[in-house]
Amino acid sequence: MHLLDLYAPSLHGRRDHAALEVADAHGALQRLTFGDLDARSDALAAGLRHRGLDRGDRLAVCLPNRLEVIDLWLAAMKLGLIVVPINVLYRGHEIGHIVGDAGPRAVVTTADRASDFGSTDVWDVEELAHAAARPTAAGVRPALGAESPAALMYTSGTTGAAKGAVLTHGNFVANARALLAAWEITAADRYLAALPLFHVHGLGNGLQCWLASGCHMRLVDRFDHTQAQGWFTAYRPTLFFGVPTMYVRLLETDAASARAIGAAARLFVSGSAPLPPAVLEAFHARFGHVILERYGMTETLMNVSNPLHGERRPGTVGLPLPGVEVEIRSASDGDATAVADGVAGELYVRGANVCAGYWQRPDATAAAFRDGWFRTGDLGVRAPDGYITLQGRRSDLIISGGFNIYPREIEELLAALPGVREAAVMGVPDATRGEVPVAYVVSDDRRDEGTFAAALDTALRARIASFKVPRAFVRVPQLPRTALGKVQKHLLPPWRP
Ligand code: MLC
Ligand code: AMP
Repeated sequence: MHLLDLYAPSLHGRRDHAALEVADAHGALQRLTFGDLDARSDALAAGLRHRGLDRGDRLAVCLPNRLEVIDLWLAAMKLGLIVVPINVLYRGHEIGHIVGDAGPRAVVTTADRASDFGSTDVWDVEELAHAAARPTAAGVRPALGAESPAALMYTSGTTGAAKGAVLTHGNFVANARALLAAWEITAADRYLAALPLFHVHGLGNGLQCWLASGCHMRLVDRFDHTQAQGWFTAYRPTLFFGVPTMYVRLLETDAASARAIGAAARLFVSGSAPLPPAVLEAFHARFGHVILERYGMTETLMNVSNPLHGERRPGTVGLPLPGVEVEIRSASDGDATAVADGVAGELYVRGANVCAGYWQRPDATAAAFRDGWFRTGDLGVRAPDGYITLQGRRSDLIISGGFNIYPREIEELLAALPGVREAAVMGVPDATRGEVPVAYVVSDDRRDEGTFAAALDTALRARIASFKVPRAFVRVPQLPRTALGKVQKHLLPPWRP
């Protein structure tokens, strides 16, 4: 089965039903039916084919949430293209790596971003929007199967350089079906989509569950906590997916509005980073809902979820989703074997949700799989009744506001800057974002600490996404190391804001 089969009951079966509400460039709400979306993507597919795109070609998309991201996704699926979503916060360093690796035929973005893409063909989203609005008959569709790649999603896995996880039609189909079943998502739902569509939480869960269920969606360009209460109150969603930072922000909602929002809602889901039990409890007290926490990753889409009915146990991610097998194995690099309940280990995952591997990286792919199981790099423990608790990761990945940060990427950029001899980057706890990065720098620069830090900050902001830029740059005489030369980050002096 491929994605167009999954969407058919909505795109064809619910042609005349309201599907989507999204603001246009002037802020006016546009309302579209599933039939409108089907027709727009037929037209856009014809336009893309006219520009020479064919099955298997990669098409990069670097856009904030807007109608054209949906048009592009549907058109790409109709043509058998492989979408390469790029985080809009990424700058030259990150973008150069992704387009160099994925080799897209073109990137669709806004005119102001055109210069960020080097020699790659840049297509202005406004031009494509015109193509989508011009009615065109549906063209010939390539024969697709579950194994056909649908997207390359860049993620660093357990190492520093981002790799493209090859997510197939079958992966997205399996994930959407598992979530529809587990969370009982139906055409009667109203989904408020505030997650970015360039990562799997928004794209693999949000967009696919909407299209598969035929429910209604209100899409906003990005989660803005100053506007969130207004969206909830006006739209009255039954369903919301968010990262923990969004739930922390929602706690600012006044008590009466929170009760009204809670009364209209059916389900709040959190994932992408650990949800602190205190946030779950505060949200429950204010909105009257126990947030359902689940666990996934770019390479595997969703793996484990607390139940819709039954106990949503704070601090745990629940039980394997339908069709997903989870094994906890001893976290050694040698022959990892399954451990008993109650014993900590590394999570391995198997199922139709797991990606086909990494784009053009046979070695990285081989290293990520063990006898058909995907090695997640996440550490955890299973209780005798099956509930899984995550306990950190094998790598020193930092998750800030649900966005991933690999210390090594920043350490290497810092070490290349004038005045820096070496650097270590570490995550420190943050009440809103979960974690934020802080850099420890060994330097021979003579400037005062403030001036030097400002120079490093400016240099990094020009190269990488703002959420990766360290909150502070602490000068240290040297980095603590083991006898073998490995930096011992836990021995660095604690940083306090
Ligand atoms: C954040 N910013 C954005 C943005 N999100 N800019 C453009 N588009 C977006 N979507 C920028 C802001 O401009 C600002 O930049 C900084 O980030 C913080 O913004 P804020 O308004 O203070 O945001 P805050 O209330 O802290 O909330 C941030 C957030 C964001 C929660 C909205 O972190 C977010 O969208 N997170 C979702 C990430 C996500 O989808 N992760 C899923 C990965 S998949 P500046 O320059 O001022 O710093 C995965 C697998 C799984 O992990 O299991 O799901
Ligand atoms: P990404 O590479 O962006 O897909 O991030 C995936 C990682 O996010 C996983 O490997 C986990 O470490 C983390 N993650 C996702 N969901 C949760 C959760 N509910 N609790 C803790 N960590 C999570």
